[in-house]
This record gives sequence, C-alpha cells and structure tokens, in this order.
Amino acid sequence: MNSLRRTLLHRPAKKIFARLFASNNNSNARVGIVGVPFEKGQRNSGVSRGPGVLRAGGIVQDLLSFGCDVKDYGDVDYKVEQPGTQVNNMLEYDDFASCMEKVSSTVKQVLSEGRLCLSLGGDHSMGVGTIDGHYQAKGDLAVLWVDAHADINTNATSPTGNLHGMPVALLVKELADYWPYLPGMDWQMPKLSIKNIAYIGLRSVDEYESLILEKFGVTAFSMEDVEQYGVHEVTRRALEAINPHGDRSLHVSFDIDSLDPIEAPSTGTAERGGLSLREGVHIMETVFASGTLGAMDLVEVNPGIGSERDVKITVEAARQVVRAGFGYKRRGMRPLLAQEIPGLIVKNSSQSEIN
Ligand SMILES: [Mn+2]
Repeated sequence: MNSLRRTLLHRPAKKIFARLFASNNNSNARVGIVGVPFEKGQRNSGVSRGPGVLRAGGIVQDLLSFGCDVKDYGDVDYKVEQPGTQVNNMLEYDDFASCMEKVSSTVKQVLSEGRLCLSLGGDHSMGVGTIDGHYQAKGDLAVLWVDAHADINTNATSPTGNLHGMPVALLVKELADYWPYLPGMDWQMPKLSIKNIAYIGLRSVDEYESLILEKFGVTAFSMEDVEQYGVHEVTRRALEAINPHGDRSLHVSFDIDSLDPIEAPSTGTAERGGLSLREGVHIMETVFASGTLGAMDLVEVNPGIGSERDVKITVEAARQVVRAGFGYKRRGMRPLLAQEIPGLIVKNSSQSEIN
C-alpha cells in the first residue's frame, strides 16, 4: 500500500488522472468564430465594436480553456454592391444587403469546414446572414431565438424602419409574400419554416408581431412562461417543438437583451424584467446537452452604452452564455490531458485581440 502510494505521489497529477479517467467531460468542440461588426440595422453607434470587446474580454480563451479547438475567421468585411438602393421603411438597406451576403457565405464556409460557428455581433439584423449561411450548409434547420423582442416585423409593420427588428420575417417562407421585391437580396431565399422557430424571453412585442405569432401558432415562450414553467421546462419544450427527432441542425440566435438589464446593461434596446444570467446559462447548457447545436449568434453587445462597469459585466455575461453553449459546466471541468490541449488558428491576426 505504502509503495503504491509513493509511486502515485511521484507521478505528475496529470498522469495520475489520465489513468483514473479513461474519458473526461471536456468539450472537444471544433469552433469557428466570425465577427460581424455591423450596426446599421439600428441607430445606436457602438454595437459594431461588439466583436472586438468580446474577443478582448476573453471569449476565445474561455473556449480554449476547456478543450475547444478554435479557429478565428476574423471580421466580415464587405463593400456595398448597389449603393443608393432603397426600399421603403428599411433603413441602410444597401449596406445590409451587401454585408449579409458576406456573412452568409462566411458562416457557410465555417460549417462546411466541419466547425460549429459562433458569430459575434453586431446588431441582430445579422441573423439574416448567419441563419441563411447555416441553412445553405446544413439544410432544414431548427432556430431558437432568445430575445426580449420577436424581430418579426416586415417593412410594412415596423414602427421604426430599423432592420434589426425584421430578420425573422425575412427568413421564414410563410411571410415571403408580405415583402416587396428586395433588390440585391436574390442570394437570400426565405426557406426556413416558421414552425421550426421558437422564442424564449419575449417581453416587448409589437402589435403586428403579436398578430403574426398568433396567426402562425409560433412556439413563443415569453417571460411569464419562464415564470410559470421554469427555464428548464421552457427550453425543453422549445427544443421538442422545433426539433422533435433531434435531426435538424440547431441555430441559437442569442440577443444579449434577453437578459435583464441588471445583468447586461450595455445594449441598445434594453427591457427590464428579463432573464437572469443563470437562466441564460441554463438555456445554453441545455442546448449543448442536446448535441444538436450547429451555430450560435451572440448579438447586440454595445460597448458605447453605459459606464465602463456596465460594459464589463455585459461582456462577462456574454462570455458565460457562450461558454455554456460550447460545453462549459458550472460544476467544473476536468484537467485537459496533454493530447487535448487545443490549438488556436487565427485567420486574420490584425482583427484579433489575441495572440
Ligand atoms: Mn432584442
């Protein structure tokens, strides 16, 4: 007994644990990161700096720390293809159409290279690009839209003309006939079924949006549902409704304003009475456990809003939500074995804060 004990004590801890645990609970996810510094879908400046502050805040190191293999594809860059093209009640339409085409092709590339895609916004209009790219790579999708807002206005119903309130309406086939012809958007076909989208966190829904949700029987869990059933049950029901057999690739579009402004104050359309950070993390832990995640967006972090402390806690909240989605467990992770220590590939080092 004594000699065995001595032998163990003379080995490095890593080796002992390598023997004790044939398997481990680390993630080993392969992740591609895409920055989308686009802010023309709304009127607050600053949200284009979201990808920068999230990278600087440590979002990449977080993923590396528990075994993810990360490739940073840098920020999406675009040039306006048809400058001056306007569509009624769609602000900055020409920039939007050109940028989202690039976002779509980049997300498609990440997924086709066998990685999960994490897109960092940017405002929520980028969901048109990320979900289109995901659809092109994987076909029939399930979409979980975690947000205080439904983002399902058309240009005919939007009270503001802000494109970040319209992405869901642009993506779903059931609303295709409600749009005029959209020049420069021929690359984007509304293929997604509204039946395969579920919302969690709603608490600021416009009148016509409410009408659409009701008319199409959309799976929508607002804050009172979270209160009544609890976040675990709501998430379980949402995933069951949009992906009953688990055979669709899941896209989670996570607006940081789904969280209560106490948790995430630096965002452009904050609504009080939102999800706690714990509830946001729980949603993403449940998503990871489902094994269906294909891509995630983290949008609307705006470092131009609030104090330095506000920005800091907003970025920290975003980091916790993201790492949960890619396999981090609050009960703790096991140490990485030597062969699992991941690499980091940076495609465009000038756009990355890490090195
Ligand atoms: Mn929102």
